[in-house]
Amino acid sequence: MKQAKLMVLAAALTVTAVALAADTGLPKLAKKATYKVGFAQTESNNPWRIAQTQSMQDEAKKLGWQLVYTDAQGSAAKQVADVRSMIAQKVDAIFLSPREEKPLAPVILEAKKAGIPVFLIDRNVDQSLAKAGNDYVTFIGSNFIQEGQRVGQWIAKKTNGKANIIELEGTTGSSPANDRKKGFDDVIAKNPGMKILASQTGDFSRDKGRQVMETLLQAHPEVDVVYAHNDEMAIGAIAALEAAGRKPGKDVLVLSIDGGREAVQLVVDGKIAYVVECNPKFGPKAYSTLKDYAAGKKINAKIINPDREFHSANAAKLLPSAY
Ligand code: GYE
Repeated sequence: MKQAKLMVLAAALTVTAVALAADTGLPKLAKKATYKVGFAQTESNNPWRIAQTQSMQDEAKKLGWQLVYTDAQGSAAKQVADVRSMIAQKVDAIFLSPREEKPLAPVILEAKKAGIPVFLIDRNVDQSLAKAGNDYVTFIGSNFIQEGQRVGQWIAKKTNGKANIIELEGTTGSSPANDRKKGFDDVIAKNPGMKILASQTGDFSRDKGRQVMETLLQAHPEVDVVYAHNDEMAIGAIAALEAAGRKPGKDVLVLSIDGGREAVQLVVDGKIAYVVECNPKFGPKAYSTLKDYAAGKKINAKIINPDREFHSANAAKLLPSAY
């Protein structure tokens, strides 16, 4: 009798231990021949996003996996709903490019609770709301702070630390916009001759970049450097500069991040001075990380992509390898 009671007690303890593990640890993923995975894209209004989606789709096809694809069309609220629908469809895992750092954090916790592992690709979330390695498996992407620092250091070197800068920021509240600004500000703080005349969002979009540049150019005609958080806004800024009779590459240095084919061609043409790469081809790395995770391998909470750079001395040679 006593022994039976002990066994019941032991069984109860085991159940509690399992429940606790499920509460605090990451969801497990079974090793399977094929997976049904979700990819929640943030928007599709630029070549970077299109290349990223293509890479996720191509690689899924190659592996014979089923891909549930959604496009939030620039709305964080829609992206939250998209992830919820993936949870309802019981996908094996979710790949998410969170549009903004805060609004997408809670739905990551919902997926965790539903036992679905989440992998963040290209953008990160606020670590005080959802933590890499604890609430989601990992963040795979670039070191955005370093990207901003590299642009700042290049300007410091080329201008001997004297510059009148207009900064075009990416989507407000997104991790690349926050960190590309932070990294750039680190360099500004060390170079008192480098002045940011104005810093405003162009939402990572070509057309908004052009419009914002048009307005800022009127208020700050003394500008001699434009730092755009992505290629698209740099290309928009070039259009605004040229429409105002300015000569990008000659009287204004334009710098950007991404390294798409069109921007690298503009480096070759001398209109963009310097680009730090941020490569959108995530497919192979994203899915091989999932396979490693399912195999029980230890996954780092951050997996950082190496970024190349493009300038007048190497752009022509590297152009064919730009996305
Ligand atoms: O730089 C931009 C895109 O999240 C790193 O988002 C990405 C950024 C990229 O729309 O062009």
